[in-house]
Amino acid sequence: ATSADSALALEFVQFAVESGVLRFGEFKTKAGRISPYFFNAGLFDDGAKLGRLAQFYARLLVAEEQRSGLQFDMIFGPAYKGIPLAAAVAIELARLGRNLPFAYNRKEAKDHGEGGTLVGAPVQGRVLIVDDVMSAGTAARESIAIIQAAGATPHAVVIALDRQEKATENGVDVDHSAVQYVTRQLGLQVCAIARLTDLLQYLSVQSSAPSADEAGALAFKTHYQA
Ligand code: OMP
Repeated sequence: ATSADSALALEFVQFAVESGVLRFGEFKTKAGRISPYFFNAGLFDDGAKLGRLAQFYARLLVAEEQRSGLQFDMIFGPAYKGIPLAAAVAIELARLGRNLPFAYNRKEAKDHGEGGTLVGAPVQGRVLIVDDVMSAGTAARESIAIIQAAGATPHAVVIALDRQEKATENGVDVDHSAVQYVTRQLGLQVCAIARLTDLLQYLSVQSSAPSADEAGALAFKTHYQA
């Protein structure tokens, strides 16, 4: 991912730890990998936390516009977790004077009422995907396929956390990172509020991790010190 402002990243990691969203321990990821930490964005679970989360995304997007000229025509939130994230980011961008159309998908097609799997604004133009985490890049690939099927252009992905892991293709680990894969092979810009390296940086400046997580945080540092 393009390197976010590291002050913003550290502030965000602290917010995620304090909110109980970022936990240390032993977890299994969707790709079946064992991880010494997990980021559960579903635990940004009240209005204040969701609003603050959206401010981090929006600050990053505004900074990327300045830094790399990032531009997009609409916002897409992939079901399920991307839906409230994308909605909150759309509200925050509008508050900052950038009001853009917003859409999301259903996981199950609806055969009555409005029908279809897409809800919200017509999916067209350059689309920004708003999601929580990138690990192996599978979720990003799924969103890209949905946007292409609608005839629009997947243009960029913004995530809260880039886990800096290897991409998988057809369930097999390949020799480049998920972000490299999405950037180079699929041609989308990827922006992350924070990355794994920011978690390590946060823990190295932090004298004590949250006490409940102390052993897990230590195991996390040891894991990545190889
Ligand atoms: P990939 O599809 O492998 O990139 O994994 C991204 C998805 O994994 C996210 O959208 C989450 O559903 C989930 N996830 C987390 O939410 N937090 C993590 O720390 C790790 C994962 C994961 O399973 O890899």
